[in-house]
Amino acid sequence: MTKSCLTALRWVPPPFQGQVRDLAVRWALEETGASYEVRLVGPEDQDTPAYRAWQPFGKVPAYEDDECRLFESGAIVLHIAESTALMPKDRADRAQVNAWLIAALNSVDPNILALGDIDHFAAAEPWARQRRPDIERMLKTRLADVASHLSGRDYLVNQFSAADIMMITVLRGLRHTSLLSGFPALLAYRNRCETRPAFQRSLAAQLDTFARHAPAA
Ligand SMILES: N[C@@H](CCC(=O)N[C@@H](CS)C(=O)NCC(=O)O)C(=O)O
Repeated sequence: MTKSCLTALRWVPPPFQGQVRDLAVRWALEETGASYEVRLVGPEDQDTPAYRAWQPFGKVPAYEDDECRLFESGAIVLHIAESTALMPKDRADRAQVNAWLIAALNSVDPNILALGDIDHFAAAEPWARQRRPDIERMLKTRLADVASHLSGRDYLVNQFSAADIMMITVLRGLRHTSLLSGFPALLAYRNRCETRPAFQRSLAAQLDTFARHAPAA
């Protein structure tokens, strides 16, 4: 693959720094050793017809390489992972990677996003105080299920894979809470994945962008 390109935001408020979804794409690229460039975008780009033709919802990340243009971090990570060590050679294992990557986005993330919406944007609203315990309860059930699957395993499938990149990226949405501390297997898993040099490089790059584009105080 020749040099690829992804989009990222110039700046987001501190609670969201280190969680923006370009992180997963940067991480996958860092793991594979591919060279890539990051195109920074802001509101002035996100609503243009050209950007919407690339990312229909006007979000980040969008991605392109010499084969295709893509949106949705999960789809991009799967595309980058193809024919690399991020995707097992065994067909049954590959199917498991797909399943766990989709589980991260479709079975775990919705409650994390709902909790984040309440905590970051509506914490004082009466409806939010009423709804939060239910969301937390449903989320804890999902976290327990993932922890149970990880029992005796280092990674979601037999080797570190695209699925772990997506699951860890999703779990980062809980950093403002102590929810993971109730699940030692998840804490150990997160630590195992987040100490990988490729993760550290991708996180540092995202945070560095935000530091360089911080609004003047
Ligand atoms: N499901 C999408 C989510 C994309 C998304 O919502 N990106 C957010 C950052 S995490 C964004 O671009 N926010 C900027 C905005 O809404 O203007 C993916 O995983 O790629």
